[in-house]
Amino acid sequence: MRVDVVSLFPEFVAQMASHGVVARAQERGLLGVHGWNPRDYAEGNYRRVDDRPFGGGPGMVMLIDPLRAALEAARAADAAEARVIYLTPQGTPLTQDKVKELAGRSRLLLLCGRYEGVDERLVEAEVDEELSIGDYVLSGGELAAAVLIDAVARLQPGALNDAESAAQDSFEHGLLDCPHYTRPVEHALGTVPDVLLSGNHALIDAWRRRQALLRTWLRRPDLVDKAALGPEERQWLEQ
Ligand code: 6GU
Repeated sequence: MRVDVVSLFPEFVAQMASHGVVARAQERGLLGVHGWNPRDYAEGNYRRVDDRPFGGGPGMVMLIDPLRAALEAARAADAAEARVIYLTPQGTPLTQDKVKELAGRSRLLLLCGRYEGVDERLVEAEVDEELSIGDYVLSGGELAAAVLIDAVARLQPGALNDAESAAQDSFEHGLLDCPHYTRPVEHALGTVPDVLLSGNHALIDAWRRRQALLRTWLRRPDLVDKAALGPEERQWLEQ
């Protein structure tokens, strides 16, 4: 898959994409990340990319034309149809289900805003979807773009090594992940739960599932309501 990012700080996204799983996905030819700076498409000596908001108020709004030219340049770099996603706290919340859907596309075009946002006419004309990564405010969409790229990169077939298998991930079953332990068994901070040393995989799976359920119920009751639980699991939580 190819991801193009329109941002005033394209190096930020490139830097993030040069480490870990995302870098490996790129080296393996599974993913390409390309940045486009609207300032390169801005007019005049000052190469303005923003201006004051009509109606007054604080902050600045990103101009239509430099963004549109950068989107156009990104589109022209590859023939595939790109879904245009604007990263904004006003977007719908990003979930693992959404990540899976986007990971299956051959191309994404991410638009990162700065300042108070971008001119709404650009959003209406060019954007297919608005996404947020949570209920807090970042000073720009770049971190959100980095989050989205990381999440879709690790789902590209061949991006993860066997040991990192995405099938075991948190949210894969609609629940948080269970706790994990490694050597040593005995440590001043505590002992590894016996069941994990039992070699009985049915027991281990059952324990992990219960831990995941309990954690999710304690920390994220909203997820328990949506998860596909068996009737005996619901009963166990309620007792
Ligand atoms: Cl996508 N952008 C910004 N600027 N802030 C955010 C966000 C996105 N998601 C949560 N906060």
